[in-house]
Amino acid sequence: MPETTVVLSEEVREAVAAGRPVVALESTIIAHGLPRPRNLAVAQELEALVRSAGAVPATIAVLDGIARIGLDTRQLERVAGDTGVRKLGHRDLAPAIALGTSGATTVSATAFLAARSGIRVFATGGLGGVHREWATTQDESADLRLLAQTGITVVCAGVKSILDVPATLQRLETLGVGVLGYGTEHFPGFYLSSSGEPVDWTVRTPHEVAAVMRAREALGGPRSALVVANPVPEDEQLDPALHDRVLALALDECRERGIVGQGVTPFLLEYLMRYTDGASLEANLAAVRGNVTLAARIAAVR
Ligand code: PSU
Ligand code: MN
Repeated sequence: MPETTVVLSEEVREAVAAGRPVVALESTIIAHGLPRPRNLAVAQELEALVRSAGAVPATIAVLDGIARIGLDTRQLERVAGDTGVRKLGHRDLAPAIALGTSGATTVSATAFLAARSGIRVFATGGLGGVHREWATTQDESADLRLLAQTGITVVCAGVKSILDVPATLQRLETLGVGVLGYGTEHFPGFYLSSSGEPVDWTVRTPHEVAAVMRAREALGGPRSALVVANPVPEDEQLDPALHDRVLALALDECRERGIVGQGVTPFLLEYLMRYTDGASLEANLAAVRGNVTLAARIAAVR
């Protein structure tokens, strides 16, 4: 009986079966992280970038209760355009499937579905992590726990700078998630090229990343993720002073409005977009483009 819970597109299924390079892409950034209608153009552009770097893109989402690994044109349009598309973390997958819901997948849900489908490399913008108000809200993204138990390579521009970055790096260490700085000795800062925090390991080529992946396999573990932290180019980063100023206002507003749970990250990203006059959006996109291209190059190493 063919599986109808998780369905790979024909192109992705054939590529995975043949061992050809595939890059998983998440859909929450499309549905809840970027403004319409630009989000659709970006989603298409990211897929094209993966292709031109020699890999097959597998954008992941749940549509009408079916987890789709690789979307066709119409399915991608739905994720970008349908305002009823929910935000699904890993724990939301089962209810969404059981109830026939449509939703975009976060890093946690995407990494889980990608690994389950035999995909080894995944690209996103910035990971979720420990929020700055953690001591009172206990808000830590489910991304971290899931990455602790999923052996996938994730290319990102660090963790979102709206978070408590040092605390998130501590959690990644505790959870045994590997972190490599790509061409940098500092952990990137999502909108910013550097968060100011050091990284323990620096790699400089896709071959070096692939060598680390092979060493992990040879060791038979760890069964946790490998984070490849790829900074946004300095000339495309958000002005750090503007970033700090607007982020402080965003965090105040979020607290005053009592926004909690899944709403926090989209609220903060949208606030930054608005009050930096779109500059944060351009930095976010530059980061994601770089990550997607690097992920494809890593996946294509033979
Ligand atoms: N990267 C971006 N924009 C985003 C996200 C990542 O450039 O919107 C999404 C990812 O899907 C990530 C999610 O998993 O934000 C984290 O949400 P939360 O903090 O609620 O776990
Ligand atoms: Mn959260």
